[in-house]
Parts: sequence; structure tokens; C-alpha cells
Amino acid sequence: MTPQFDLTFLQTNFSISGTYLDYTVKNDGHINATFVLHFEKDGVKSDYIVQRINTNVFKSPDALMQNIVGVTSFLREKISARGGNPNRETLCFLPAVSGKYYAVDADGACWRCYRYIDDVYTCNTIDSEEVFYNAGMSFGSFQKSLADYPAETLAETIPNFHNTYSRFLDFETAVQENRAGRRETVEAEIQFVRDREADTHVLLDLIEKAELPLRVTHNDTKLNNILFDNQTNQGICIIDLDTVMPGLSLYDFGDSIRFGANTASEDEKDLSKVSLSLPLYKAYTEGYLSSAKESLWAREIEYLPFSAKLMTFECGMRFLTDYLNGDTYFKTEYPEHNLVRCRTQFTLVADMEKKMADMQKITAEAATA
Ligand code: ADP
Ligand code: GN1
Ligand code: MG
Repeated sequence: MTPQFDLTFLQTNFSISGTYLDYTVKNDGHINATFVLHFEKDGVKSDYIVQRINTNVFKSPDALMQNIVGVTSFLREKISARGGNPNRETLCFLPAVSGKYYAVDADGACWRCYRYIDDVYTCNTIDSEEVFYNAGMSFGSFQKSLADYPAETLAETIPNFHNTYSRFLDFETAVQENRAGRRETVEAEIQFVRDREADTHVLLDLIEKAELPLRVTHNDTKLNNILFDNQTNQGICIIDLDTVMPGLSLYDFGDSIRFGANTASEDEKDLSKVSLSLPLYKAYTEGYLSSAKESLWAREIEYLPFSAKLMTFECGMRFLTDYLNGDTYFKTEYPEHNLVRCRTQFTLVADMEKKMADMQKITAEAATA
């Protein structure tokens, strides 16, 4: 198969030396196109990630890469200061010959390149409470490490990213426009969203009343955005830093639960397999609070269970919106893919609504442990 990248362009622009061996495709993400390129020099192998930045989603690659390089440089210093290994514990981006951290190919596509971290794995589903506890601890530490990052220097790479009310308005526009002609097939899902409109304001109202603090957050904390060490199962590196922006701790917590505490994958067609695992919820909450508890406000802890439901609802609504718009945002593998994803999310929301009292109890216990 012909690779979807220009090897000479990448090697020249990112000054990659050595003999090219081959490449693998990483299909986990819904946004960027990701490849691992394998090279060898003097008998030593070296691997690089190259990514085609989705400029439909990230309109300003300059602002995007400034954010990411700023954050990774800041983290490198912290990791070194505590005696960690910055080459494994954060991403290391290579400058292009232009001095920018991306390069534009002959077709106008933007590419970036960073070092591959080996001896790690990623997960799309999980059944190990231990590994999910570790994921919670890693995202909690990530948030803590960025607590003193100068937030005002961060560009908003996607405006209103987790503004659930604004997402709701986008959804209503998609329903009205019915661009893909699919509206009649999703009346039940549309009603599901409308029945929960009130939820879309809750966190925004608390921000307005200054009851929740804005922090530097990751905003896309799904499980496959952590690299776990093969030997120790510790979450060693948080990746996919495109949406690091001022946000709520609740966005990060909620999105992790949405993805990782689901007993099925995000695009499971058999909805009877989809549910919230309370043991996994407990494991993540304990792991997250073990590293983040001291820095959180009481209101943040109180809203952790709600955030899990809200982030799941928001994501399902985004999949539905994209389905109505004709699949222009998320990568899809077949025509109903966004609808399948939407249905898993709404099934999970309904299950969380039933289990909310249990989630609240687990959270309160973890917070006082
Ligand atoms: P997307 O924005 O499309 O989700 P990601 O940056 O998350 O793109 O990368 C997609 C996948 O590639 C990840 O889920 C992970 O499996 C793999 N990956 C990305 N960066 C690395 C890395 N430095 N080392 C090892 N695997 C990586
Ligand atoms: C996208 O890039 P990726 O696949 O990690 C999306 C998230 C969604 C997620 C749903 C920039 O994440 O917001 O929650 O898909 N990222 C962007 O799986 O929109
Ligand atoms: Mg990703």
C-alpha cells in the first residue's frame, strides 16, 4: 500500500538521519492521522511519530504548536527537577528546518514529528482496576504539574471546546439544517438530548458564580491518550496535547470515566454490553484523588460524578451532531459510525443516571479516605 505521507519531505524537513525501514499506522485517534516511522543508523533503531494535523479541526497550527511546545518544555523541566526521565514522561517534538514545529507538504498538509516512546502500550477498553487506578493518578499528576503554568499564554485551540451549552446550540443547528438528510432516523436520540438540556448549563453556572476554578487542563483525557509502561503498568506519559487549554478539572475527570469505565468500547454495536462499571469508576476516582485531592475545591469533588455523566452526554451529542452534518468532523470507518458511537454514549448516560447515588457514595468515600 502506498504510504499516505511523503518520506523525503518528512526526512528533510525534520532532519531525520538514518536508513528508513518501514512504518506502522496508529488508528486509535479520531482526529489526526498518525504513523510511526522506523529508521536505523549504525545498527541502532530509532522511531518517530509523524502526524498530519487535522487543520479542519485545528485552524491555527502555529498557535497549536506554540501551546504544545510551551507545555512540553515546561513539563520537561519539572520532570528533570524531580529526577524523572523527560524523554519518556513527556513528548519531545522536533523543530522543522524552518524553525517552526510543523512543516507544510506539497499538498498543503501540515505535519509534525516527535519521538516515539517505546516499551509502552495504550488501551481502548480496560478491565484492570489497577491500570485504571494508575490512569487516574497520571491525569491527576498531569493537572497538578500544570497548576503553575501561565494559562494566559495558552491559545484556545478550539473555542468553547467543553462549553456544553454551546455544543447543544450546535446540535440544534444541525437538527434544523439536516444537511445529511438523516434527521428522521434519529428522532429518539434528538429527544434524548432535548430532555437533558438543563444539564448543559450546570457547570457554566458554577463558573459564572466563581464556585469552580479555571485550571490548565488536558480536555481530551480518554484512555488511549496515556502511554502505559509495559513493565510497570504505570501511566508514564500523557499524549495528544492539542486541547491543553484553560478548562475545568471536571472535564478531564468526566471524560476519562466516559471512555475508560465503559464496559464496552466507544463504538460497540451491541448496546447490551455497554454500562458503567462501578469498580472501574471507584478505581479511577481513587487514583485521581490520590494525586489531585489537595489541590481540588470541595465543589469540584462534589461534581465529579455529575461530570462523568455530562462529558458522556456532551460527547454523544457531538457524535450525533456530526452524524446529522454528514460526518465532517470525526474520522469514521462506515456510514453509521457516528450514530453507533452516539448510541453507546447515550446508553452509558442512562446507566449513569441509574447509578448516580452509587457514584456519589464512592466519590465521597474516596475523598475522605
Ligand atoms: P489523535 O489526536 O488522532 O487522537 P494521538 O496524538 O492521540 O492522535 O495519537 C494517536 C495514537 O498514536 C495514540 O492513541 C497512541 O496509540 C499512539 N501514539 C501517539 N504518540 C505516541 C508516542 N509518542 N509513542 C507511542 N505511541 C504514540
Ligand atoms: C476526539 O483526538 P481523540 O481521538 O483523542 C475528540 C475528543 C472526543 C473523542 C471521542 C480534538 O479525541 O474531544 O471526546 O474524540 N478530540 C477533538 O472519542 O475533538
Ligand atoms: Mg488521541
